[in-house]
Parts: sequence; C-alpha cells; structure tokens
Amino acid sequence: PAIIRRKDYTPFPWRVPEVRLAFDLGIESTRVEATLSVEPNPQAGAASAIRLDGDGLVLESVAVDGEPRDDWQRDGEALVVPLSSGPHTLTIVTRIAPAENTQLMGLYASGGMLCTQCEAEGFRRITFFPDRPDVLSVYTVRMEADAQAFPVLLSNGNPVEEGQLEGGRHFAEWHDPWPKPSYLFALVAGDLVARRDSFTTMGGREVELGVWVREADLSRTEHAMESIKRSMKWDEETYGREYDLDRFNIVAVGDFNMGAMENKGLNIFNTKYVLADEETATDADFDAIEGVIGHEYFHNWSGNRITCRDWFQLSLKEGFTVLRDQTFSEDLHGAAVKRIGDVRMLRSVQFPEDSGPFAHPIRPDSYKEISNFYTATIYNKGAEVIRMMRSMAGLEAFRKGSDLYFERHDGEAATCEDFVKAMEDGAGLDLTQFRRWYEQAGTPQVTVEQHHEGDRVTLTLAQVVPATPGQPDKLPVPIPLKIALFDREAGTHSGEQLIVLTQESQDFTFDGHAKPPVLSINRNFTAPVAIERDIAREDLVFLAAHDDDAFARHEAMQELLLGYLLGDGDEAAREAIGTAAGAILADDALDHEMRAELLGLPTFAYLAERSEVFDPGAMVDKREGLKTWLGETFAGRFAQLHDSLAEPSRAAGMAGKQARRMRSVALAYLAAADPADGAKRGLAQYRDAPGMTDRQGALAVLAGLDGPERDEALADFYSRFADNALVIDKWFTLQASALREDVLGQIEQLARHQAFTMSNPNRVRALYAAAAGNPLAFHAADGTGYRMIADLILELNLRNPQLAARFVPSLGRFRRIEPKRAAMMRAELERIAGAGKLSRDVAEQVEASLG
Ligand code: BAL
Ligand code: ZN
Repeated sequence: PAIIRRKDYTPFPWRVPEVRLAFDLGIESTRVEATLSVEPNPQAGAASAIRLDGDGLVLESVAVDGEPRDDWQRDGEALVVPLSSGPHTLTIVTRIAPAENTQLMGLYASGGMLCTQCEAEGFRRITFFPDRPDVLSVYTVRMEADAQAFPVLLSNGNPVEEGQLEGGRHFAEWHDPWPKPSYLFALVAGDLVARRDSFTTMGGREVELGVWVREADLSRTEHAMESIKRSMKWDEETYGREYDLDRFNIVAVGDFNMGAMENKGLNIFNTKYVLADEETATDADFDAIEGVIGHEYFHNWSGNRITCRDWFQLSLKEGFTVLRDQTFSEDLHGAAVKRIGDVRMLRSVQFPEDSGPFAHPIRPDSYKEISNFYTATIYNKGAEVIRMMRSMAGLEAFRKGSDLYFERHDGEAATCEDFVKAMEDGAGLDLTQFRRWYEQAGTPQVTVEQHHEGDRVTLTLAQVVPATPGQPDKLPVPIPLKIALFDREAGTHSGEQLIVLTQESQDFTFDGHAKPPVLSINRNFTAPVAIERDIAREDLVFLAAHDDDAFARHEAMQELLLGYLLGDGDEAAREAIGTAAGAILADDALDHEMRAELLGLPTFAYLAERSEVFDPGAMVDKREGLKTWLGETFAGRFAQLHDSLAEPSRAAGMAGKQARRMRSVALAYLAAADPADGAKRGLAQYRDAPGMTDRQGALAVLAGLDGPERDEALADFYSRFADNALVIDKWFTLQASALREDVLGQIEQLARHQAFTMSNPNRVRALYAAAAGNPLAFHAADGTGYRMIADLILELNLRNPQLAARFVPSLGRFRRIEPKRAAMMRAELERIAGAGKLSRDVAEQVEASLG
C-alpha cells in the first residue's frame, strides 16, 4: 500500500459548502443521491477537475449543473469529474449493499437496523466525496424507507420534516446547520425506542435528549441518560462549552468496531457503552459507560466544532478529549483510583506500543491505513502530553489556553500546532522544546540519583528517549515531575513541588534536610515516563505505607512487587512486600477501593514491558506463587474482609462499590492460598450476589479453579443471561482469561460454541482478545496459541480488516519474548505476510511487526 505523508499536505482545490443527501434505504440495496454545491477553494491552486474518493460503490449517474455527464473517469476507486472554474452543482447517484458490508464501515446492517460508521474513511463507502476532514459542509439529509421495518429515521442536527409516502413507506429530513467533515456524518434507520429527557444549557437552550435502543433494552438506559446530562453540565462548568443543537441523540448498536462515535448530534455507540443495570453490568461497566458517553459528548467541541486538518492531527481531538473524559470521571468519583487505573492501562498497552515495532509519535509522520492509528499512543499518550501542559500551567492558566483555542479555531479544521500555540499564548507557557513530545516516539527513561550532604539534598536526574523505528536519534524533552521529600521519622513532607527536567542530565538541590529524606517522585504520574531510581527497599515500604499522594503510594507498592517479580525472587524482597501489604491491610484510614487497588499485582503486559527478555510461563508461576504466599500470609485478614464486607457490598453508592471491589480481591487471594476454600466462598458469593459486580468477581475466581462449584456457576451464568449478548460476552471472556493449564483447549471449544460468531466484533474480542492477553493461552509453549491468533487474523483479514489488524501487535511483540517462543511468533507473522491478498490494515501492521 502507498505511504501517505504529513509533509505532503495540500488543501483540497474545491470547497463543498453544502451537501444534500437523499437515501432510499433498504437492507439489501440502498440508493444514494448526493447533491454537492462546489466552488474553487481560494486557499488552493486552480483545478480543472474534481477528484472524489470512493470505495466499493456502484455508480449510477453523474450530472453537473443539472446536465447528465459521461466524461468522468475512474482512477482506481476514485471518481474524477472535469469541472470548469466557478461554482457548480454536482449530482451523483450511487448504489450500495448494506447487508454485504461486513467491514462495518460506511452504511451497514446490524440486527435488522441500518447505521453508519464514517470515521476515518467510511463516508466514501456511501457516496463519492472528498472524504477528508478539512472539507466542511452543511448537510441536509432525506431518508425514505419502509415504515414498518424502519419506523425511526435519524441523522445529524435537527429534524426538519417527516411524513408518510405511498406503499407503506415514509420519510424524514434532518438538517445540521454546523459545517462538518464527512467523517461526522451519521444515519440510523430501525425499529427503535427512546428514553427521552431534556437538558437546559447555561445559555437557556432546551435540548431534547434521546437514547435509542431496541425495545427489550430500554430498561437499561437510565445510566446512559444520566451520564449525558452530567457530561453536558461538566463541560459547561469546566470548559465553558455549551451544546449547540436542539437535539442530542445516542443510538446503541450491537455490531460496532469501535467503542462509540461522536457524529454531530447523533452519537452512535457500541451497546457495551450504553446498556447497564445492576443485574447485568459491573461497577466498572457503569464507570466505563459514563466515561465513554462523556468522551463522545466532549468531542462536540474538541473534535466537531474544531476538527482536524488531516488525520496526522488525530491526537488533536483524541488526546484532548481523552484528557477531558479522564478528568470528568476524576471530578465525579475521585481522582486517586481513576488515575491509578488510567496509568495501569497506559503502561500495559501504550508503553509496549511505544517500545515495539509500531511505535509512532502522537502526531505521526506517515501512515498507510489510518485505521491502524487509533492507538493508545494517539489517545492515551496524547492525553498525557496535554495533561503535562495542564500541570505546568496550573488549572486557571490551562483554562485560559483552552478558551483561546476554542475561540481562535471554532469552525476550523485545525492542527496540533494550533493547539500548542493557543496554549502558549493563552496559558503563558513557552512550549518551544515541549513540541518534541509531538515529534518523537518512545517512552523517555529517567534515572534518579540522590545525594545528601550537610542539610542539602541533590537529585541528579538524567533522561534518555529511546530509539524507535525510523527515529534513531532523539533529543531531550521537558519532563515535569511533581516531587515531595519525606522526613522518615515524622512521616510527613514540607510540601510538593513541580520540577521540570529539560536537559539530558540535571541537578536539583533542596536545602533544610538534616537527614536524608525519602523521595516521592512523579506524584500523580505528572509525566508519562519510566523512572529508574536508586531507592532502598525500606524506603519503598515507607512510601507504600505513608505517601499522601495516592498514585505515589500505589507506585511504591508496585515497585516492591516489580522488584521481586523481575528480580531473582529473594526472600527479603518478598518479606518487604509482606510488610507493606500488612500495613495496607491494617490502615483503617484507607477506603476499601483504594486498599484493593494497592494490593493489585502488576499486569502481565507491564511485567513483559519491564523485562529485558520475558519468559511468560516462568512469570505466571512466579506471579501466581506470590499471590498464594500473600493469600496464606494474610489468610485471616482476607477471610475477615470477605465475610465482613458481604453486607456492605449490597449497599448502593460509593461505599457499596468500595466494599465490592475489596471483597472480590480478598476472594482471589483466599482462593490462591486455599483453592477448596476459595471455591466454596466463590460459589457462595456467586449465589448471593446482589448484582453483576459480585457475580463476575466470584466467577473470575471460580473460572481459574476446578470442581463442581466452577461448573455450577458457569452453567448458571450462561442460562441466566442467555438472551443478553453483553453478559454472554463476559462468559466467554471470563473463561478465556482463566490462568489454567488447559485454557487453550477450552478456548478452542468456546470458538465452536453455538453462541460464538465471527461476525460480531464484541464476541470476537470477548474470546480472542482475552485469549491473546492470557499468557497461558497465547504463549502456550508449543506455539498453538500463536497459530490460533494468526488463523484468526487471516480469517478476519478481508471480512473486517480493522478488527483483524488489532490482533497483530500481540504477535509483533516477539522481540521481547524468550527466543524459542519468539521464533514461533515471527514464523506466524511470516505466514500471514505470505498468505495472499492482505487488507491494507493487516499488511501495514504485519510489515511493521516484521521490521
Ligand atoms: N473518534 C472515534 C471514536 C472516539 O474516539 O470517540
Ligand atoms: Zn474520541
């Protein structure tokens, strides 16, 4: 596939101020009449033709200014129509087949309804169009369809007109007054019902809200609706951003590649991020739904009102919007646990990406298939980069920067540079060197040395940004680090400070410390870097017990755990973990959610990332061994927690959520220490569960054990929830995630289960993303796990390229795995590479992986 480069950007020669789309909708066949008003773009050079993107379209006719034309040409999938200079009206009729659209890009059928997904380049699968984000148009959309099959017809903006037609058909027309790029177009037609509500904006606009679902799902939409209202209010209060249409609709779709999509006024969601009630969704599901609803809503300003000039700027909208959704959740439910979870995700997914073959800057320089760049780097590292600006500026100045950005670029297709400049001008930051964060890939590695003399402490900090593919030489970046120096005896510090490491190596001195203090660094994870520090084990134990920064406290505990798990496993390292864990279990000032969080072991993905050469089998033994040891050491306390939290777990609100979290963690440790007791307790927790959080927590533990308790709970779970696809997804995931020797055989059996299907992305991910993340399945010593994932990629390759490509990076990590397995992983990548026609998505990932 061709390489597209950022430096080659040129504006489109034509403007398209207005678009009128008329759809004659049908599942098997849909007719699309697109009427485009076009005029020369004064910002671009003159052109004698207009080149419109297309993908898989059947062209029926072309007319210019009302005159049929046949002097057009096809250039590959594109359509080129000769045009004299000056304004014109282009009318193009195409035909598409939604039922055959298995890629789920463009207009497709899902469970009898029709819906769209256009980001990044799906609109070209609906009609011929300059399908690029810098062409902004006002859309009017008319939909005609069978009234019985498609009683509800929705599109962007506000409804204009609707009515009955002959032959049992009807129509609706929608108009979106805000100019937008084609990737934000949306249409939904189906037999749906809505939960309705309203929101009055700060400016007094009355907005009608709708959450549209199948009738059977209506009872599970309350949380989504409340989340919309909370999002609208938060964005007014935090960023001064108000909603700008009379309608805001969300539609839940069962077959969806992404989590959700921020189409203007008509957000389309994966059902997973809409539907919830206590019986079928966990506390974590509730939080994720609120976060994703916030994310898509916040895009209305950071993405829709200000969009991206080109796809290299994707992090402009995604990084900023992730930061907005993260802090929305922090503000609503407390920052500590949210921040720890977000960093865990960053380190488990983005750090490995940044040290692997697909490492790319948050603003990439080139791509072959843009769908491959909806990555943790663009999204989550992008958010961290903006969070650093926020930490350096302070909240008030940061708000001035964001205000200026929204004011300066409203209605534009902007660049990352525009955002940085607005932050410089508005927040008063000098971001000259900081721009390197946009240019360089790789996670900076920071080493910290501490010296003490007299009453002076000197911290010597040094940074290295590692080489990444295509970027052998790196320059130092500014790294803002929040620190505190603890007095060991008093257990306190004299205040937090923000220091910024800008050079390769730099000294920072602090006076007034008669004794060597204990350093707490990168508090609240102010910078997305890896820190190697020279710190005594007892100081980590001290911080794990005393640090008043929740993240740093958690970090100290993680460092103790990593030290043991990545080291040679000496007794003293394990004893230190025991001392810290004992203090955490005894600390009555901690809430149970934070306690559970502090007792969590590092993920396998992060352990692999921190290893020079990762041996998955050995690491499973070691990590599980540590779990058993902790379970045995604190058996009494865990049993007491598991018993005493049974009642509190039934409570609504924060206290109930905290109790549930700790209770399932206690169960996991108890089961590791004594599987028979764990099975008994697990089954009791499963049976008495007041909701899905306890039920899933119990089943996650039971799935890893043997015996009748496991069989009973799994069978009950399946039959109890057989008609709920999202819960059956959990049933697949729980089994595929279990750390058991026979898990691969079980996964193969699950793939043959009647409820398994390759055509639903959620189901595929439920089974195979879990399998790819399970070291005992994916890394099975004989290579069968690798073969299974490679077979999956090949099967999905053309059917759903986006979904297929998501599985490649797991194989691409072979360079960090012990040599025997690495060779088998590489061989599977080579088998894919040689397997004939590959989609652009898979080809790009496989080529990068093989390097
Ligand atoms: N823009 C794609 C989905 C999302 O990030 O919101
Ligand atoms: Zn987004």
